[in-house]
Amino acid sequence: MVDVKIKEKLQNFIGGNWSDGKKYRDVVNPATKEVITQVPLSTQAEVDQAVEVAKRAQKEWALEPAPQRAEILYEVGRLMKEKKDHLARLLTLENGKVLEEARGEVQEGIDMAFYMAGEGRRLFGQTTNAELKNKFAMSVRAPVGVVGIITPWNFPIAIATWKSFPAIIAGNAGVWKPATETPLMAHEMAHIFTEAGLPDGVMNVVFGAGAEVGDAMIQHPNIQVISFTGSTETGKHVASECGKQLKKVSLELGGKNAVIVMDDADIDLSVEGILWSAFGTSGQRCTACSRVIVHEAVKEALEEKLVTAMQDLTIGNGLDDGIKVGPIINEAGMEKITKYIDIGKEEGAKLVKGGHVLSEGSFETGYYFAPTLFTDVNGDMRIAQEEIFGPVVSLIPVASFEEAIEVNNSVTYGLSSSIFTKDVNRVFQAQRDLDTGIVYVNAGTTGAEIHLPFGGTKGTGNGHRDSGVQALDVFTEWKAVYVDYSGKLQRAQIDTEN
Ligand code: UN1
Repeated sequence: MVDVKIKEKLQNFIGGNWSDGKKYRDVVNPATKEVITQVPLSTQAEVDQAVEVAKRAQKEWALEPAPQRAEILYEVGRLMKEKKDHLARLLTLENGKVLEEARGEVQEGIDMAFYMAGEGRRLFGQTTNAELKNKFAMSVRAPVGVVGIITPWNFPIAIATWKSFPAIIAGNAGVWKPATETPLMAHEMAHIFTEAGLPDGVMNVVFGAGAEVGDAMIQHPNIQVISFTGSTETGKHVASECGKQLKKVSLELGGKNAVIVMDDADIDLSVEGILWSAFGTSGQRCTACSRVIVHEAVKEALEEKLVTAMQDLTIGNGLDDGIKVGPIINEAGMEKITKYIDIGKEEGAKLVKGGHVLSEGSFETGYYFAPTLFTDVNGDMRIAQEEIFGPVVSLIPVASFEEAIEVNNSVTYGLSSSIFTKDVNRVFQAQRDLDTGIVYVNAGTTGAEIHLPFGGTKGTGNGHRDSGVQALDVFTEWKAVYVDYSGKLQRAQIDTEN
């Protein structure tokens, strides 16, 4: 049972005020299909309003010294820590992920708050030499202005903090559109922002559909940057619309991540890594392991141990004790996964475990899908190329290390990869040759830490990174400053010979 009180209808948070929506949509707990609250479906009007207040608030906020801005972020972090349990329970309720993982995700947000608050006393630029006498040169970070933040349902709090905290510390104001499936985290964060003393209007939450609110943000002339995490399809739309306006855009899209298991790998450890990264959050992570590229010498041993270990994956409501795999987000998610099971079978892959919806008994009331394993998969098959976003893993046998790297890199995505091996030479060759933004050695494909850049190559994004100090590049402009203290006109590149 859930012991948290949730408002029947959520409200937008604009300029520090809470306002009702005109239309609403149900928010459903995927573990039970119960309606837990209703989320406003806002329109262009609310976006305009939010941008207007953000624009005004940003001017003041940018003038506040960064260490003072940081004090507020420290307080945000402290409050999140204080409310960690409460936030985690709400997160499980709206997203379905098991409570332990929800706690981990909230912790990721707390870490980000303290890390970015620390940036308040850094935000380093460079000082360098000028080419002329009595001249000073430096680069500084300047806020971009009003930022648009669009976040997905699979990590409704962590990803939001990767984007909003660097934006805030750098002196921007923002409009945040969370996924309509998971609005509770944004609602809670808005309360935390107020409680921490963030000035009204610095961060605004406008709930609603991507096609309405998201598009209004993308098109708004007073939003200077869009930071988006979501599907590749939507990401392309966001990028092309921003491109038409020369608007800066940071994208974090899909993944088709692989664990490579070499012939010298610790098989038990590999199985643990695969299980955690393939079935955690029910495989609904951008970083989820959906391919296992296994050396043929250990294929049988790995498969056997993997199948056995999968028997112990207890599936159910993430709020219950002992549950390892929670539900799928909604009906559409279930349909997509089911479609890929059919595709895999048609392509000739061997379905050795799962592959079906769970609907009997206690599963009847939620969206549950059996953890699935395909073997005899060829790297070119659609199930080995396309993102499924569910608890489905494909075993792809290879004959060598070189082939493993080639198969890993054969997809259009490049987010995360992993290799299990004891050979130090292979470790370093792999970290050089794996074409992904994140590489793990002797661990699964998930578990990114917030002080490192998060993002990927190829179709995973457009070269920007979330989290890490690199996130500041999305939310700042570099300004080069030259101070000539010679008292005379000195022409660059020309008067250098004097
Ligand atoms: C995502 O899947 O979109 O490394 C984010 C991880 C988490 C974040 C995942 N820390 O899997």
